[in-house]
Amino acid sequence: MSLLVGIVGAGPAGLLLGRLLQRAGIESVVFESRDRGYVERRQRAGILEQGTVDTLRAAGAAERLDREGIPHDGIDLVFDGAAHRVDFLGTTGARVWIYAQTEVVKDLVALRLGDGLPLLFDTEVHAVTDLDGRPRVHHDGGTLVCDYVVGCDGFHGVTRGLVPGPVHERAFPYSWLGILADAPPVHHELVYAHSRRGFALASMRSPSVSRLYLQVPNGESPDAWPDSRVWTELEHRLADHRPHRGPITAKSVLPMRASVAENLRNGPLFLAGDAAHIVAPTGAKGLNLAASDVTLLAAAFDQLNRTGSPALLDAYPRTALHRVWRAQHFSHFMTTTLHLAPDQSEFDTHLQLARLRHLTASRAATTALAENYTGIAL
Ligand code: RFL
Ligand code: PHB
Repeated sequence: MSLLVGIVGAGPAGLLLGRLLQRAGIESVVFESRDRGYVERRQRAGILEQGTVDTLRAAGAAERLDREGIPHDGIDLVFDGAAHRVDFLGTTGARVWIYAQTEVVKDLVALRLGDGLPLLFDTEVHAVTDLDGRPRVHHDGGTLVCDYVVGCDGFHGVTRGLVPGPVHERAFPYSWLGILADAPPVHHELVYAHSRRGFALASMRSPSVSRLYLQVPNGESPDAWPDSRVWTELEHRLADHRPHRGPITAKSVLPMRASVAENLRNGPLFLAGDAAHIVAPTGAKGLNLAASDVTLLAAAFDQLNRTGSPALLDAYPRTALHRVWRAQHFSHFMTTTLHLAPDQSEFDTHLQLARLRHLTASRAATTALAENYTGIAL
């Protein structure tokens, strides 16, 4: 038995799935509506969990990650005007890596093209039909008949709408202003700050590039944030962690929302990654969930291909969704603990502060945070 899997979307989910299927001897074709440069430059996630790194290593896609990725053994939580460290390695033995999504994508694209496997840029998929038999992928260049199709086409893709069933959603009453700056990171680890002026996050892309976020009201325009205002506000919110100022090279506003499709399958069509669910970025989970979804799917296709058993494939929606809801809960916890809601009372703020003090004072609470942040094993 030899399978052909159509993969819609060349983000981290689609590219990693293609790589894992290749390692299992299963053919796939990846369709991507955008061009290569766009996909490789899209600024997004920065944190890889231990399990994501393990998967990339096992897939032979971690050579540069192992050289350039920056391991982090904890984070700083700023509240009450001071920084408090949360130790991941000491409590759980696990860590995370700073290695940007752009770099993961570049590595996987280079491997796939280097191996001469089909990765069709500038090729939009318009529909997937025949979901009661052999599915047909209708794309800019024609039609491909496959055995299975995996929708890895993100939150704005076409496949989400082809899987009927409820979608559970939450919109948060604030957004993030994200900037990229040619400036050394604020601190050697990430800093998540709760303040009376709102949330701030100091991350990084390299020893000379900072990635910084500020909570802003929904509907805010980046034009309301000239560079000097961004730096001054970061200085207020990050307390002792004074940012190094440098040229700001990108600035955008991102809505904060969460969504989970209750159903991840329609016959031979499966959903994975942001096509299936999105999480608020405060927990750094989106890219890691995309990786764990496709790790499960690749193992399921491998089982089917080798033994003819669809057991893992049939189990995929349930197995994946348990992990998704764990991450969803953690992201919600981080988000609501650290942001100030527009209608928040003084009572609410004191509850947040009590939660933050407990998170850093109790080893049990620190361990729970560390377990969730570094990722619960598949
Ligand atoms: P993607 O990356 O959106 O890729 C989907 C791809 O599908 C293409 N596409 C189509 N192709 C063909 N035909 C069609 N009809 C198509 N429609 C769409 C798109 O062009 C695109 O290339 O989804 P994927 O692969 O599921 O990956 C998900 C991640 O990108 C996402 O979850 C993370 O970026 C979320 N996220 C973070 N995740 C983390 O794990 N750690 C983090 O630190 C983190 N930080 C973040 C984030 C997301 C952010 N934003 C912008 C929402 C920080 C931010 C600011
Ligand atoms: C990032 O580096 O872009 C980043 C890191 C941690 C988050 C969200 C985004 O929680």
